[in-house]
Amino acid sequence: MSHYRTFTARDAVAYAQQFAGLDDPCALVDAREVGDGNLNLVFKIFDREGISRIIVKQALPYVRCVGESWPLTLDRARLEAQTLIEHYQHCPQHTVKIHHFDPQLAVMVMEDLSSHKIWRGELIHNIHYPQAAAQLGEYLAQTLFHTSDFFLHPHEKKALVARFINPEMCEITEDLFFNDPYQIHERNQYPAELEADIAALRDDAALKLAVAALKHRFFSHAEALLHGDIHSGSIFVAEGSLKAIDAEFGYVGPIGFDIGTATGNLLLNYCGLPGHLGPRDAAAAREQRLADIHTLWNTFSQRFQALAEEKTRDTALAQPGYAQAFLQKVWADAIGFCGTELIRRSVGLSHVADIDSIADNAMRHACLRHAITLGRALILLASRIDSVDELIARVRQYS
Ligand code: SR1
Ligand code: MG
Repeated sequence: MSHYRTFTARDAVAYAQQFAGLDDPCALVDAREVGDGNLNLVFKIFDREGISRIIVKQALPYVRCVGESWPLTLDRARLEAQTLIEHYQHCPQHTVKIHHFDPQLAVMVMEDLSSHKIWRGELIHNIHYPQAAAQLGEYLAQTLFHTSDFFLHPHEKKALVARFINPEMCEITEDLFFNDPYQIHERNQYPAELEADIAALRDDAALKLAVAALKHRFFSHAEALLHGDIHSGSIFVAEGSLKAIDAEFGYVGPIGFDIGTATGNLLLNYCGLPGHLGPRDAAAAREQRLADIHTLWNTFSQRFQALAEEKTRDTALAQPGYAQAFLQKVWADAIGFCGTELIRRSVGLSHVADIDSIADNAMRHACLRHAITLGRALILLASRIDSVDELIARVRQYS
């Protein structure tokens, strides 16, 4: 029998006192609920000096941004904690530390990252973190390589797949990325002025075929333990530091999905920049985003390949040239998934502040159109965009 109950701030303090592992637990006296995501409660726990010391996060039994009409599994808290713990083993420098979790209460106690800022907000304000793209590439290389068939024994890999079966969270992605934007659906949200652009997506058979192939890969390609939702709102940054959080969509899926989601969010920011900065600053900031995309892919692919050369255990997969050929397929997947992220964040349930916070309606609509047009082009051209330089050329072409 589950002893789940929704935490109050007082419950969160008591829980942190018991499970944060601090030397001075009685110093924790206060909590504030700060969750601004779509799904969960997040409490900052403060000491007597008003300093935030630890985070208590609890899953609600429904989708927070929609309400109780959309029930959602509490098992996502276990999946999030276990994904982050697994990723921490392979990349502690770029993964938030989980101190404790309780699957019955759907709660976890984790490192406080108040010294960091959410990357999305910093990108919107054009505050550049020169190491962030390389650090994200490193995080993706370490976590995805060490949970793939290149590194794990086949028995370990199959056990990993079983431990991270995540049907309800995957279903959200399956619906929001690959179905909703390409049909009339009550979850979709977009301005009426864009109706013709979005009707064109619904009428585009070639696009829907390419999206079907991407969805099929998301269903069936169990390549590595993904973060599953690695957008710029799931990443904390500080000078010289980057930490991934929020891994409740973790499951064993296609590596290109994580790369595509991360790249897609840099491109969503790229599309929104003219709405936040003057033309000259927007142009310079856009170049920085393209440079970040370059660094992200190059760091990820070079580090993954180096790890494969050094550590691949399987004799067949260790064949010289195989890792490189595999990464070429990951790249094509990433371009396609990146395109679906651009479209679903412009048409579907869950938008991004990079574009939605643009006050001027005409400008916001232009940025949404840009994201949709670019997303469509990337999905359709994915197999022909052979390199990151070619991607950047295409982005310029569609700007
Ligand atoms: C109903 S959840 C909507 C979105 O929020 C999360 O951050 C994921 O991106 C998901 O698709
Ligand atoms: Mg999230």
